[in-house]
Amino acid sequence: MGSKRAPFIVIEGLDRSGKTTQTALLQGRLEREGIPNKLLKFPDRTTTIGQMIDSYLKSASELDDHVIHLLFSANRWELASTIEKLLAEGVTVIADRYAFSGIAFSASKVESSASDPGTTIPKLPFEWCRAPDIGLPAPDEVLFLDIAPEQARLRGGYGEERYEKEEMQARVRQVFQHLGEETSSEKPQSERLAPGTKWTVIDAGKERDAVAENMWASVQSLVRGGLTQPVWKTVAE
Ligand code: NYM
Ligand code: MG
Repeated sequence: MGSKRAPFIVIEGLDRSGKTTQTALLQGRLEREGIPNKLLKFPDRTTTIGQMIDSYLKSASELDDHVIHLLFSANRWELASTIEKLLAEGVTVIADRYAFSGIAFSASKVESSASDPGTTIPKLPFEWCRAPDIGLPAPDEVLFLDIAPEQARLRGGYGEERYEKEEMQARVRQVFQHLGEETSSEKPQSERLAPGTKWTVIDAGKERDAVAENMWASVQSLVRGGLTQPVWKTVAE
């Protein structure tokens, strides 16, 4: 392996996109290929901060929108050094959600405008939502499991947690698409949100095994080859 490190791969998507199933399938594939790996899930509901997040998501507690946003980010910072350490040791890290969810969900919260009550405005500015995650280890690749909210709903309905409403999910999908554009290699590297991150859109409306195959096809050379450059960091602008 020499000075190589392992890749950091993030799986993102709306609720009901099949993300958790697909993350498990990807991990199974890595196991069968004999590639050392660690699966992380954000929010990590097991830590003290994670328990506060869990209680908020289940509507067992109320928190200011700024506070819950910062807790989600802090919950990633709690694991930042662990991620770096695993990658350096040659362990491929797969994360079920990461900072992109943090931005997409918080930036999708809206309230009705005071001056024009018929329209809605964001509760938290996009740039404010990005700020707390600046400097986190950035993934080498994001697999965005894309599905229309209407199709996601047909998969047995949304759950009981906060944010699991079709209008909210539709806004979240738009912010994810914007994040994909900001991350995409069509932009000069210096202007990208995460300069080393490859953003891959996976059609999550396909059947389960086809989605798994597409995901594997996208990451296999990365996970087999490893990387020589240091872990990327998310950047300020
Ligand atoms: N979520 C997740 C956020 O609002 N911000 C974040 O930073 C993260 C990581 O939590 N609806 C939201 C997205 C989901 C919810 O995630 C719980 P999951 O993957 O459904 O358990
Ligand atoms: Mg969910």
